[in-house]
Amino acid sequence: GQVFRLEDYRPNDYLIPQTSLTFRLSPEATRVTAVLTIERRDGVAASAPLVLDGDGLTLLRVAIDGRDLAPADFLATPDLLTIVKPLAASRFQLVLETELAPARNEALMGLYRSSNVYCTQCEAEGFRRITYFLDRPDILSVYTVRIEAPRHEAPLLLSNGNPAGSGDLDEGWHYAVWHDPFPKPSYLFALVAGALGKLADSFTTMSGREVELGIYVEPGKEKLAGYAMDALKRSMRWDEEAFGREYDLDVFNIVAVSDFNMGAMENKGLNIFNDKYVLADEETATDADFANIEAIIAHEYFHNWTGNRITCRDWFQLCLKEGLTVFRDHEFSADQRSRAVKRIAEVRTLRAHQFPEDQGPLAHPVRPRRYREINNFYTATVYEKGSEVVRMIRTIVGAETFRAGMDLYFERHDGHAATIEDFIKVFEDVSGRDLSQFSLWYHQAGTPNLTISSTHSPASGEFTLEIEQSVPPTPSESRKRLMHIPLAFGLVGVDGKPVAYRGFEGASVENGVIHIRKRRHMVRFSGVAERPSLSLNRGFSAPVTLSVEQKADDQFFLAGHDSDAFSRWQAFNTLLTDALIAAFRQILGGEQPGFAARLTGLAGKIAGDETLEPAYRALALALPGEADIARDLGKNIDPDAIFEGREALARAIAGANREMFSELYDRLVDTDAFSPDAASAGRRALRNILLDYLSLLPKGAALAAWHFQSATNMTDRAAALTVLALRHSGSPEAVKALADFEAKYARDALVMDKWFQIQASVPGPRTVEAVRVLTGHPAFSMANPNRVRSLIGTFASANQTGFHRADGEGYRFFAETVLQVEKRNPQVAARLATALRSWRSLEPGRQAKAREALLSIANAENLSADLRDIVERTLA
Ligand code: B3K
Ligand code: ZN
Repeated sequence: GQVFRLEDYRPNDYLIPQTSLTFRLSPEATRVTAVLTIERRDGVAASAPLVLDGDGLTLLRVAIDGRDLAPADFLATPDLLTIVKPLAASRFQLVLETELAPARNEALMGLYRSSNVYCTQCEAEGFRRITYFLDRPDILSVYTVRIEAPRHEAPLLLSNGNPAGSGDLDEGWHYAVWHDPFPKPSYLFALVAGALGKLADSFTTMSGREVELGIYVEPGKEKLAGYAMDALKRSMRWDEEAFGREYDLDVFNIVAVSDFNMGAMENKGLNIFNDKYVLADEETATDADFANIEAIIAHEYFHNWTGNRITCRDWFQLCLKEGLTVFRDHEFSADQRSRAVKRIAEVRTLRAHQFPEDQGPLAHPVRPRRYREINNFYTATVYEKGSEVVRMIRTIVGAETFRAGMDLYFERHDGHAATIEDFIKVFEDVSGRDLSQFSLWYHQAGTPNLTISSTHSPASGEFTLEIEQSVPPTPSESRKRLMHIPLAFGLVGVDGKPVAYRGFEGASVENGVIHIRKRRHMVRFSGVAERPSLSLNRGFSAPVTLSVEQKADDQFFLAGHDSDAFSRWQAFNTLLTDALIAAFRQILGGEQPGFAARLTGLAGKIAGDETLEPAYRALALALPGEADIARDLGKNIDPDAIFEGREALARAIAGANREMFSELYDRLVDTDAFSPDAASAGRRALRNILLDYLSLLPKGAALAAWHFQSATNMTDRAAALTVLALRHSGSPEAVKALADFEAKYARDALVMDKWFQIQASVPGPRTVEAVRVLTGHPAFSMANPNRVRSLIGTFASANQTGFHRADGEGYRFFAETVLQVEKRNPQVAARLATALRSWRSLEPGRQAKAREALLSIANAENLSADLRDIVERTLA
């Protein structure tokens, strides 16, 4: 396939200031008439051909300024339209008529049907599946859209912007016109038509304008959109308060559809959502679902300014909108919930998804320099690491200057397509700092490592840190440059209070942050009488790994006393990780793993510490995942030994704290009416993780079965079912609970996704067969992305022992299934295929089998560009 390179960017010769579209909707033959006002840019020769992008299009008519073009005047293929006729006028009107079959569009890009609803997905390059266009984000156009459809089939007709007319047509048809006054790139175009229920509300903006809000869902499910609506109004208020950003249209609509390639899409004034991130009540959604809905509603809404009003010049700049908008939604959730808990959850996600990406064959800079398929770059690196980079900018310039920089960004670039350089420049301008070394975070892939050691001299009162940075090589970047790493730290005294120091030398230290810029720094603090405990990377100020020689005593001390909540969690998590790695080695050496009583005892202390929030305690008690341990080990992974060690630690913690856990579990029973708020969710999380431990003790299955039966909400019910299925697989209790759940929710697809997901997570060699059988279940469908992700995605990405079965059967099933999905939906298949990205860190036997599976995909016939790109980079 073709490789696109950042350095090849140049503006197009033509612009499209206005776009007018008419859709005559029909499942098999939708007619699209596009009337494009085309303008040649100043200084471009009249002989420059106009070349428009298409993708699988059928062209019916092409005309310029009212005259049909002769066959010799243009060249049309399904994927390209070139107007060869010399164009004397520098501004003219191009009319294009195309015909589409939305009902047969299973790739879910462009215009398609989902449960009889017409909807669109255009980012990144789906608009070219609707009409020929300059389908690139730097072409900003003002859209007017007319939709025509039979009224009984599609009473609701929506597009971007504000409503601008509607009425009846012949033979039971009707139409609606929408006008969006804000120039936008084609990827933000959207259309929805069908029979949907509406939840209506309104919002008064900070300047007193009234905005009509609508959330459209499958008829009868309007009540399930209540939480999403609440989250939307809170997001709108928050963006005014935190960033001074006001909404700009008269209406804001959200539509939930059940077939969607990702989470949601920020189309101007008409967000389209995967229904999983809209529909919720206590009976069907877990606390995690509620939190995701809140975050994604906010994320898409925040794109209105970071993405839509200021968009990207080209797709290499994707992180300009995504990293920044993730940062904004993280801050929103932190303000709505608990900042410390939110930060820990973010870091866990970053480490689980972005670190392995950055440390494997698919590593790429936050701003990539080349791509073959842009859809494969909607990655944890662009999103999550992109957000961390914005966070570091705020750490470096300070919160107030950061806000001033954002204000300048909006002022300078509103209405334009911008670059990462533009973004960095505003912060240089408001702060007077040079961010050129810092900008490497955008340009250089790989997770930097800091090796740190410390010495203290009681005689001189000097405390010295030796810090060394390194960035490991990544594909096509073998030599790395030195980065600017803002490392927040604290010197913690024996009383838990910060240790005062008189001065420092060897690096710039500002507000508790060491600015690491060179390969090596010796930072010497003077006036430090007693040896402090060293708290590093507080708040996770930089997305790096640390190699620190630290005494276990210090870690234990910090786990109990660090005033920075994140670092306190980190200290305990590091102790757990170290114990799990030691256990892994013991198991491989044929020994029984053993665990220190002070470690299992500390788990009990944290669980019972009433000064800590329950949600925080729940997070602390969640052992590092099998994949986390694998990542920290780095090579020669045997997932079975990791699993065994982790089980042993869980049992040791449960055994050492049985009475305390059991009492606390009883005390946490919630008798109040359900509320999805963070504090209530935190109590449920703590109680449910205690159940997980208690289920490992005698009568554990009976306890979990009781928890399942007596649950009054989905959070508790799903938690109990997970414990039964994973810890007591095959027990009568597990079998019964799975059957009860299935019978109760058979008709609720989103709840059945949890049922698929739980069964796909069952550890051990038999799950691959179970998953294969479940692909034949009536509620399963290879055509629906949510179903595929729940069953196949969970199995491949979240079931270490099942997927990595030693005989390779998990990989074979996976390769087969990826190819099956690919026939319909290349994008979902490509995403699924990334599950094998860390194959080189497996032990040699599994490595060979994983490679065979990857090769069997690579050698398949007619491979899509999406899947080929992932598989070839993974094997390279
Ligand atoms: N911008 C969309 C993602 C589009 C993915 C295209 N393959 C959702 C989001 O990040 O808000
Ligand atoms: Zn986004």
